[in-house]
Amino acid sequence: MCIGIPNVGKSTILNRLVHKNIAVTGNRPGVTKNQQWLKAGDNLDLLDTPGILWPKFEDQEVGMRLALSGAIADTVFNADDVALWGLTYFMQEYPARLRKAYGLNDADMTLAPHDLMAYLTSKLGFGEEYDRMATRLINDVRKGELGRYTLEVPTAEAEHADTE
Ligand SMILES: Nc1nc2c(ncn2[C@@H]2O[C@H](COP(=O)(O)OP(=O)(O)O)[C@@H](O)[C@H]2O)c(=O)[nH]1
Ligand SMILES: [Mg+2]
Repeated sequence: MCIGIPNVGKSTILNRLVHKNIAVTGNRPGVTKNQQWLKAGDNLDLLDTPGILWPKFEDQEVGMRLALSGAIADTVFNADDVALWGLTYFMQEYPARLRKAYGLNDADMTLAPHDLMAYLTSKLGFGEEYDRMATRLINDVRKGELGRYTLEVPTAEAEHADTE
């Protein structure tokens, strides 16, 4: 059985395993609506499942990570908030990627995140339409325009717990 959060490639990998395009795939959450069996030879059946999420996020950051990476439908989060969260995260963790992708200099990188967002909005030709810049940034992150990224690393305690 293939289980995981939405839009991470569950259906894609099962199709590869059965060498057929049986499971429907797509670059958004909620493509697989029902459980579906795929036959992989005489002795193995694989079950594709719709993505699952925690019923409730205690930590708002969890929701931000899931939204930015495309696991939550775009209709249920505020793109401005997610983009600003993402910009802040990339400024901290991957500043060189941001500089390269958007042609930013040392001074630009010292701006507060919301000022940098406003600057990018006009720099990329969106005038004062911040929502368009927000969507652009989210899509750039998802498409890999800012390189490969990790939004969450295991804590030392979690790593320890795994090896016990
Ligand atoms: N870059 C990349 N994209 C992938 C990979 N596997 C799946 N995808 C894409 O990710 C999107 C979601 O795939 P899908 O199989 O529908 O995910 P599911 O919702 O977990 O079943 C689709 O656009 C796939 O083409 C992968 O290994 N690398
Ligand atoms: Mg699927």
